[in-house]
Amino acid sequence: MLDEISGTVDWQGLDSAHHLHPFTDHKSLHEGKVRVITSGEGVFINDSEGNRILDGMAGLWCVDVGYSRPELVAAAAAQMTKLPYYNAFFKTTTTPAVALAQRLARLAPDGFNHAFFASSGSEAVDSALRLARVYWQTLGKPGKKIIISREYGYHGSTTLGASAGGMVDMHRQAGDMPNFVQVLPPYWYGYGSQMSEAEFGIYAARQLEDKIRALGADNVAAFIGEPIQGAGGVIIPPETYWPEVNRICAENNILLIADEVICGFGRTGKMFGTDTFGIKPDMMTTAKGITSGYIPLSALLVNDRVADVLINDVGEFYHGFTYSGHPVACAVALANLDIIENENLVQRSHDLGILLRQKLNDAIGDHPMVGQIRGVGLIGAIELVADKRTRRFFDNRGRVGTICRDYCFAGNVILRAVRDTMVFSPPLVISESEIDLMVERVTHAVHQTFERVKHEVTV
Ligand code: PXG
Repeated sequence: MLDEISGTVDWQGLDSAHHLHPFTDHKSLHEGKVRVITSGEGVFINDSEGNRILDGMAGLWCVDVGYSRPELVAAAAAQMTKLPYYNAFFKTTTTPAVALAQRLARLAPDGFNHAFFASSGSEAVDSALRLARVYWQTLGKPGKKIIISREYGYHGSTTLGASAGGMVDMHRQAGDMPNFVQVLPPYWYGYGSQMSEAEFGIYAARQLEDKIRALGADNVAAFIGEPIQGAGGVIIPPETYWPEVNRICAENNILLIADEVICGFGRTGKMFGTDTFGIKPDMMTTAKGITSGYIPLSALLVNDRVADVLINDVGEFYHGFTYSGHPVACAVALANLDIIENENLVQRSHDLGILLRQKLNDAIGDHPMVGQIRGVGLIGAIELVADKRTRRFFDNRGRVGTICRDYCFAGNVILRAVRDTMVFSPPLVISESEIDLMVERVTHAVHQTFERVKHEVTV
């Protein structure tokens, strides 16, 4: 039946009739027209109306090697032909899962030698949080249950992930478990204008220390944080922040979990965000870039401190998923990591990130509505503000960002709006001329947005 329907309008009608979308207000979706994405190559996606759109978000921060890489297709086809599925529950394993676990141990920081697989970032986070509590129970400290995270943090949509996240709307609806607490994010542009960046980094980290003191370290299991808070608006911590968090977690005997779901595999210009910021985690959650989004896979990386307890003392950890270590997903991940390493995409992310920010600065750095352009590697943000001098945000936050995002989309470039912060994370394979095109289209969208809201902007 589906073969008979070729027109966009038909797909849109069927989508409204039957498809429930993630994070979507369905009434407003149905009032407009959903875009039907049909194909992609390199940094571009194509829709059913013939538009070719530069994907400045790499899907959802994940398509690092670009769309339609035949190497990944071949890896999936070969593994599907040979062994499409087997599990690792009952004294069995599969060769792609073993090879990937070994490869991750090589890529991860020293002391990380073990990987547990799942299918999504949320499941990796859930696994880390459950394991943190089991770790302390096993060591005779069952009171250590509380998980501390940050406002504007995003750790997925499972109940534990939503509770750990710092998105108040998610808590309000269905993700507010006991024993989860949030502290101030290291968002210098938004919260720290009276301090230097370095001072603010220490100040934000010490909020964690104060919170631990108030709760009692004997009640706290772990702190979880993204090296850069992606979905929260590409919040890049000052350099002083993570070293201070390392100290605080170590002194208080609290596990440190780096949520690398966005930052992992080169996004920040080093292999992991942990490398970029000098974080000393006990566990790292990874997903997205591990397969460039071609197939669902996540990996929880566990350091020797935690792995030793799990392996030698816990006995059976009653935890795992049907698709843990899925051989096809692991085979795709291996082929994807081959591309990342062979094409030097990590260094490329570092170098082209600098170029992208330079070009954005040249184009719109002086614009009265552009408060700040920031980034590390190929992840970054543009703050749209009502008053650049005083860093005053627009009233009714999110409105101007949405206008700009819609102009971007209409102009065939995809950026995300988080409040009025425009965020970007293009595929790591983006070329210099594609960076020029991206900057040109974003610049046009910023000017169009300004025309709509300039009466609100102090120039
Ligand atoms: N941790 C982090 C840091 C993430 O960014 C997850 C966990 C959850 O991963 P899964 O695979 O369960 O979605 C994420 C996911 C957005 C957006 O709009 C961001 C994510 C997912 C969907 C949308 O910025 N990040």
